[in-house]
This record gives sequence, C-alpha cells and structure tokens, in this order.
Amino acid sequence: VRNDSPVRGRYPQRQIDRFLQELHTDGFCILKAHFSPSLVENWRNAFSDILEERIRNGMASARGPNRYYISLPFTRPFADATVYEDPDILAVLDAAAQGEIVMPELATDTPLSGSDYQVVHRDHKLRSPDLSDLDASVPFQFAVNFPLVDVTPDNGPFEIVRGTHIWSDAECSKRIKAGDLVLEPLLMNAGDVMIRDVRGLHRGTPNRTDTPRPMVVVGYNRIEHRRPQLRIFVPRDEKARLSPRAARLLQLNPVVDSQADAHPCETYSNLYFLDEE
Ligand SMILES: O=C(O)CCC(=O)C(=O)O
Repeated sequence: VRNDSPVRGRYPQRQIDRFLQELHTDGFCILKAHFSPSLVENWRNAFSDILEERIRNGMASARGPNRYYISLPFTRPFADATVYEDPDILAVLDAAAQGEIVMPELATDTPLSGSDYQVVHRDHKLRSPDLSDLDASVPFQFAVNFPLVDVTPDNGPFEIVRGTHIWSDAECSKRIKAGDLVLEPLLMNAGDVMIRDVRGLHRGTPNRTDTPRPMVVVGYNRIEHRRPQLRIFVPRDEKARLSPRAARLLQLNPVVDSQADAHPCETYSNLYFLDEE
C-alpha cells in the first residue's frame, strides 16, 4: 500500500518541542511506551534467530566481549514504516537536524552473558568533516534506540552522561581519563524509544543474565554527512512499496534483487573515536 499522505503523530506540537528541548539540553530524549508490545515481540522473535545465526557464522561484529553489533535485513518485520517513518520521531529529527536527513543504518547492539563495561565513548566527534561550517550545537547524526526486552540493572543497561554531546573532543578525553563523569543507567522498557545525539558520552554495561538484551539502532544523519561504512540493502520489492518520504530517507542505500544479494559484513567496529586524532 502506498502511503503518500503524512501520518499524524500521537503528540501535539508542544510535546514535540519538549522532546526537542531535551535533545538539545541532555543529548537525548525518551518517548515512553511508543511502540506496541506486539511490534516489539515480533521484532524480538525474529531477531533471536538472526542473533544465533550471525554469531555462528562469524558475521556479527564484536563491540567488546560477548557484545554484538548486528545489522537487520530490510524485510518484514524489520522493514516497517511504523518504526522508521514514525511521525513523532521524524518530527523531532527534522526539527533538530535543520536539514534533510537520510537513514543508512538498521541494526542492533546486544550484550550477552559474559559482556563487560565498554570504554566511555561518543559515536562521532563533535564536528562532521562534511559539515565544517555547521554550528556545533546542531546535531548531524542520530541513533533512534529501542530495546526488545525490558532493561533492568542486571541485563546491561545503556549508560549515558547528560549534556556531553556539545563538549569538545579534548574535554571528553580529559574527563574520561579523570573518571569523574556521572553515568546514568537508562532502564528503558520494551516499547520505549530514545532519540539520541550520538556525540553524547555513553557506554554499554555487562549483561549478568542469560537472556540477551537487544537494543535496536535506527541511524539517521544529515545527508551531507557521509557514513560510507554503513548501508541498508533495500530489496527491489520493498523499494516499490516505499512512501515518497521513505524513498528519500533510503535514497543513498543500495537496491538488491533479493535479500540473498545483501552482504551484511559488519565493518562498524571502531570504539575509540576519541583516540583517532
Ligand atoms: O550495548 C550497548 O548498550 C551500547 C553499545 C555501544 O554504545 C557501542 O557499541 O558503541
């Protein structure tokens, strides 16, 4: 079904403005109970097979011991406009980015039993080399994160330091070395969604349970900001179904005849963004 008319979001503009304010101040905002339990359950069930297979085939990228970064195929249930074209999320992203955004990433971060603390890091330096004139207060790369299980203190909560997305890279390095940062565990429930400026300092923590804690990451960024290591393989039949907005969001991704032509070789493995200088 083609969907040419914008779907209305759940939130009034004043609440979108509050999310936007939080994103600017804290570097992230959380939309509580945003996706339905059945959507999250479908994704969790479909993901558990992928997790097992990718680890077995050596096609998962380790982001620390027993912690895997795994891309999702752009097929059902994951090729879901309810998620990547959510009107509330896009309203926040469009206003925050102040320019056209694209979507090169549909993936997951999953700590398993035996995972450890990651180093505190940001997922990109303060500035984009492709947007050197952009004011540092304007975010250019985002992660939309949602867990596929309830997050508890035991299963590896994502920890974040508020307000650090606009710190200089030097300040981040200094404060990480000094170890005086206030890391806040985010105990998100299945269905909660976080919109995050990826420059905010954060880390993954150990999953001390036997149940994986998958966190979806839908990556968006300003179109000028290049991320050549990332791509979504869009099957031709899925492309034919995209709304005009989705076609623009996915415009830089390769189109494949079938999922068999997709090669999810994970190259997104650098954790030490601050040591590259
Ligand atoms: O697994 C997590 O909770 C965080 C993962 C992460 O921040 C990373 O791998 O860069």
